[in-house]
Amino acid sequence: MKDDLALPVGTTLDRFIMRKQEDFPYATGELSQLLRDIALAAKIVNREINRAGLLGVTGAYGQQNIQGEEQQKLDIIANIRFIRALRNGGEVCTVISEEEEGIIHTGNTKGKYIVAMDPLDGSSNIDVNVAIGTIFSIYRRLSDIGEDGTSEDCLQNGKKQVAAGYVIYGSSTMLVYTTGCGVNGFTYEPSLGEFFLSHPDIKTPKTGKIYSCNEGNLNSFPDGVKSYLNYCKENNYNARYIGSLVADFHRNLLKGGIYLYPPTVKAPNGKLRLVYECNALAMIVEQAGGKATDGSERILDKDPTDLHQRCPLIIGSPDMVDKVEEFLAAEL
Ligand code: AHM
Ligand code: MG
Repeated sequence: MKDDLALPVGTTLDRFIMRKQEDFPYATGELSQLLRDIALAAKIVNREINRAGLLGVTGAYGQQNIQGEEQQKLDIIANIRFIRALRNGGEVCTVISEEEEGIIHTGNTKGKYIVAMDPLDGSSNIDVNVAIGTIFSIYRRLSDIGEDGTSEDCLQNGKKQVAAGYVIYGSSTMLVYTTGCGVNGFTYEPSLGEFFLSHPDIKTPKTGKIYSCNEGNLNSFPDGVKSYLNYCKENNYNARYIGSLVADFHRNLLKGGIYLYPPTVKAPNGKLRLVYECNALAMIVEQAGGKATDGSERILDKDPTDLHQRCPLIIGSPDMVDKVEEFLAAEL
């Protein structure tokens, strides 16, 4: 039976997904199933992360991924676990992963969805027990059912996301996601093996006092960003930078703040990836009342041209993002 009241804190993720599906009488349940598959993979990855220190599986794997970065064993494990869950679930025809150069066909040619993901972001933090995360975007395929997904399916504009989310493996593990009707956060209770609604209808504060960026790169930031950081200092803002995107983003989303990864000399297009990092967080932040820009263009307006393309990211409380854009525009 349809329930018009907001679902209470403590509702299980499964029940929440089921109730939300009832709001759309013609929904087939495939997206709901896909979200459940992601939650299952998140539980498995959470278990692997918690056991990692004990099993001696942390540390570099001795291989580099296609961006030339050292892969960690857990990156590979998370990649395998998510792909396996999406393949077994049957709703996804094609996957894009930070860990793999090409598109990955699951063999589910009848699957209606494409998933883009960073299976384990911030993995350089694994060995030092700092929070890490999974980021995912879900798109509806454009190509006909019955074939593998195409590159056109995989390079859709961020506005076309039907859902996006992240999992933060921190002091507690949380799944935060949106299907375009607000943002909800669920906390994992490991002894029960369930995610429970803990943060209903998340709204980010309009402004905040936290700024997060790698100030070690300050000298090569654009002048507008340097001016903004001066403004933050003049106003006694708090500098908070974990160096783990999901953790920095999550804190700022709840408390109010801004995360910046601008272009630098070393990374002229920034470091983060549009298709499976920036777009997902941009959809979430907008759904929570925040903003995301590359400095001049809204992230969700950008047309991707490459699966692994990088993109500057300025994301967070709307007034703070506006302020950065003002400083950047003044330097033009
Ligand atoms: P990764 O996808 O290889 O883990 O890199 C992304 C990470 C983000 O989590 C984090 O915000 C950023 O890189 C930190 O970069 P830097 O060390 O240059 O500040
Ligand atoms: Mg990443």
